[in-house]
Amino acid sequence: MYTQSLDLPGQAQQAAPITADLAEQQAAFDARIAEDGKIEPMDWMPDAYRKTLVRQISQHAHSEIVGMLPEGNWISRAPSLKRKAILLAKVQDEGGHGLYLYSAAETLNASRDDLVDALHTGRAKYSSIFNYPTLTWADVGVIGWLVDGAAIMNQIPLCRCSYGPYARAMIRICKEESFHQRQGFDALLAMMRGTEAQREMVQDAVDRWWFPVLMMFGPPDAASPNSTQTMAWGIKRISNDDLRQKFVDATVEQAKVLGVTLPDPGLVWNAERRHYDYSPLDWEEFWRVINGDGPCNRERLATRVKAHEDGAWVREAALAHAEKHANRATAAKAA
Ligand code: BYC
Repeated sequence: MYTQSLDLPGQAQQAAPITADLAEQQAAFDARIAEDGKIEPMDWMPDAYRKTLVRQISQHAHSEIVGMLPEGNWISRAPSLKRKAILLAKVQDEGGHGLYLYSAAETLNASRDDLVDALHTGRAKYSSIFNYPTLTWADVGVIGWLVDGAAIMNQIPLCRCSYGPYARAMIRICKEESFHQRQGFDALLAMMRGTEAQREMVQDAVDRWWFPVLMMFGPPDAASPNSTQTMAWGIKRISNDDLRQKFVDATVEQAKVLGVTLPDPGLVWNAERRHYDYSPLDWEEFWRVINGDGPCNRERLATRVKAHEDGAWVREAALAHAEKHANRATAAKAA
């Protein structure tokens, strides 16, 4: 799947014919996009396309890695061996998604150290949703059902993204996300079939997560500075508002099966639009959270930075090991 991992940094520019001028390269790129083809790491691409991909893919990678924290907090408190094993596997999957995505960003000549540094110093964004607390076990189920559900809705169209390595990474990620969504729904269903206290716990979690989940899709289209260009480039295929609407329409039916109430009195079927209407979202809260002032931003970043610092010895040992092998190989060649 990761054939692009064989491409070395710096090769991308060499792939273009030396004689081709910029206009020809741009025309070839535009034609590929117009015919819905894929752009690969060795192909010429405009700087702005490369930059926007590095921004989106790296923020996506950061979201997967920071997204391990709210659920990771519950691994030691899972209510049964079965739920613990499922949660362990899920959190591990999220770590894997982060790694595929950092690798996809590296095919664009981005340096992983720089990307990680941008996260740790607060220069890079990660999904707003992971700045909310997980107060009870029901929150873990709701993250699976709603957060992973929203993630799948957003990520399925990314499987058709014009940049090959990102599109291919998304195919595998989406398969794993659908297991995540199902396990969340299943955990909530078990609680809804349990005691009154468990049902109240689920409803309370749904009440707290519903609006932040709708904000995961990003600002309204009219306030989304990146959408027009990323859609023209075939990176994003469906707009923020259209994806949000698809998610609302699908989730209302799932909530009925589960037996929970979605906490929005404005959530009503609009027969003319053939979609559910919903109340306006609190965009001030959204901007506050993505700019670093949500309920858990400081805690999440501090935990990530500490994990990175605590892992320094592993990176140093791996580098020393690689260097030792390289030296041995050089010595063997010279002998
Ligand atoms: N949170 O022009 P816009 C997961 C930023 S993890 C934070 O619409 P764009 C999981 C946006 O970056 C899945 N920031 O932007 C893991 C931009 O800022 P900059 C995460 C947000 O890029 C563990 C500004 O607002 N999914 O599933 O066209 C456990 C203006 O927005 C958010 C992805 O990352 C937000 N919610 O569209 C469980 C999907 N929304 O960069 C689950 C890939 C917007 O200009 N990303 N911003 O400073 C995307 O699809 C797009 O980047 C977005 C935003 C739809 C998120």
